[in-house]
Amino acid sequence: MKFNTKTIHGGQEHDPAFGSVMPPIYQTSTYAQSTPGGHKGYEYSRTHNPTRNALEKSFASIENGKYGLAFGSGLAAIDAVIKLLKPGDEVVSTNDLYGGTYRLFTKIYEDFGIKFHFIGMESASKMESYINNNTKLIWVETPTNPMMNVIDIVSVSEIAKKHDILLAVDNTFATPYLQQPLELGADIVMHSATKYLGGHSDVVMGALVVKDDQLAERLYFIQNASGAVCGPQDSFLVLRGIKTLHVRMQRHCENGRAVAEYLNNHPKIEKVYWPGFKSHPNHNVAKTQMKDFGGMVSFTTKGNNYEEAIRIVENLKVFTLAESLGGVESLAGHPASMTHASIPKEEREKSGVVDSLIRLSVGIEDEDDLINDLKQAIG
Ligand code: P1T
Repeated sequence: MKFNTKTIHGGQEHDPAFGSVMPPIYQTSTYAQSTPGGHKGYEYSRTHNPTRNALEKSFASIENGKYGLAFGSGLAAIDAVIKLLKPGDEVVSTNDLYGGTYRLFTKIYEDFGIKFHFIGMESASKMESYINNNTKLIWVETPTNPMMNVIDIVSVSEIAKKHDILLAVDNTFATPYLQQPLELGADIVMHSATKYLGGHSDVVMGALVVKDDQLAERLYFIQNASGAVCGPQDSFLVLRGIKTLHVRMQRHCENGRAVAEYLNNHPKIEKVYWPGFKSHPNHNVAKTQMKDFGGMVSFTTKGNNYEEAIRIVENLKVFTLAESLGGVESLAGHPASMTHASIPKEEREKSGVVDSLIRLSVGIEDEDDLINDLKQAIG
């Protein structure tokens, strides 16, 4: 099965009871047993739920994995991965990443004795000096949030394999339509399914996909033992969202390109961050590992003025000023005061998250309406 077919049919079967084409929303916490242990494969909905299982199979299918796991949020999915570790273990992570991931690592797990190294991974060879016998996990976001850096997954996976370290890739920005990290050597793919997989800004959810049997067994254990699962209604909504992932992504990419090019030619704009530009430092890696360049675009204004950035985001009318990304509607955010406010100013400025940075999640509206909105807001 090819990708577009998988988004609709991957891992799915018609419901055996009445042949319903979509899985019913099994809104139940528990399942009747005829005798203790005498059940039809389902005991309790933290452990298994048929609607969630249908979604988990879809996750596995679209990421070319074997096992999918659904969680109550993207951060809950990341939390499950870090629970594979023990005190004394070390993690090497991209230095530019979602602020909430940074907060989870530094404000929760450093207190549990796990050490994190945040480094620029644009040159994969540089990272070897941060690896020692305690290193158990490499955490990669690509493209990164919000600076749109692109990390070479194949090169990082070669280093991970050489040192017997797990490689996890947060594939939220790219989605499996654009890049499939398990095919490029990663062990774990993670998603904030809140974003493009759900696609309609109506659900908060996380996903993990793996191929390895033992790793899957441990993660399912953690999912059940820690209990951060999503409900059946949300599972249904994300399953529905995935069925149009490929058509939505195609339009996100077209509109993303148009917006990036418009901003790049605007006299008031200093710099546009989008991996489709030939001038992007990792454009060649992006071209090799991604099918297209996505719908996320960040930019700074000339003079790096905080007030000017706030004026622009407040003036937008078609773009909504809001946290999050990946929905059908265009959103704009100011990372320094919103999504990345939990990263100390000196840290975030090192990776480029300055006060004038604006991040756009370009939606699937008409291109002209998006460009005209930016035109009137920037002035
Ligand atoms: O919000 P949640 O579903 O828990 O996912 C966290 C997360 C993980 N990884 C990436 C790359 C993300 O972008 C996010 C969430 N990001 C936002 C809410 C945002 O506006 O950037």
